[in-house]
Amino acid sequence: MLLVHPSALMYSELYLRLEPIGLERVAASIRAAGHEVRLLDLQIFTAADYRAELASFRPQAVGFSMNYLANAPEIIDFAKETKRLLPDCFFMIGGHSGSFIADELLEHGHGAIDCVVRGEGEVIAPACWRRSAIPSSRHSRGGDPPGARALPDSSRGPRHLSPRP
Ligand code: B12
Repeated sequence: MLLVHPSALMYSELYLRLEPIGLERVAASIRAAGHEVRLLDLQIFTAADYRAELASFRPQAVGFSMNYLANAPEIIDFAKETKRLLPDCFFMIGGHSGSFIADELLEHGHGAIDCVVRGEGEVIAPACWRRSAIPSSRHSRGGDPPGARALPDSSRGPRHLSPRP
């Protein structure tokens, strides 16, 4: 799984780069569940680096952190581009602001965003990863995989999850 912190808010790159603490905690929980995780911080790296990572790592799932509303347009654009480049890649968003505008994100994603995680991500993110490892035919028609009961019936379309399974 590739976890990504979006770019710095307008002009703040001049004086501020935040450690992506929430994303690091989510990464640790997925790693503890035995999966390979990479972290990319777009406060430092660029959109070209993101594309290069998609091409070389070819993640089964991508998770963006959205603590700040101002990052919404950028993340929606990345979701669409990711689905174009890797159609089977499971794309999810977490963080404060993502939690507040889950419905709007799914709507503006036009199908490119598979899931918005509301609230804390340490418990639910590994379940999402397991869900993303199921072949895409089961994404659209099958039931939820064993061990991922937190995930609602995927046949009901885009999903957003409660904080706790
Ligand atoms: C500490 C903090 C800061 C620190 C930054 C620390 C850091 N390293 O990020 C400082 C003081 C620098 C800061 C600055 C600002 N902040 Co601030 N900050 C916070 C605060 C209090 C805590 C954030 C935090 O570290 N939480 C702890 C970590 C562990 O949790 P987390 O990041 O939320 O991650 C968890 C979940 O969100 C989720 N999750 C997160 N990402 C992902 C990704 C995936 C894939 C998944 C599944 C889950 C997931 O799982 C994580 C683990 O449980 C929050 C409010 C709050 N109570 O949380 C405001 C908050 C995020 N800040 C806010 C604001 C407005 C700002 C400023 C714009 C203020 C200003 N006017 O300058 C600046 C902008 C900074 C910037 N980006 O350029 C707002 C954002 C509002 C919005 N809608 O956009 C918040 C929500 C406060 C508020 N209620 O107004 N901030």
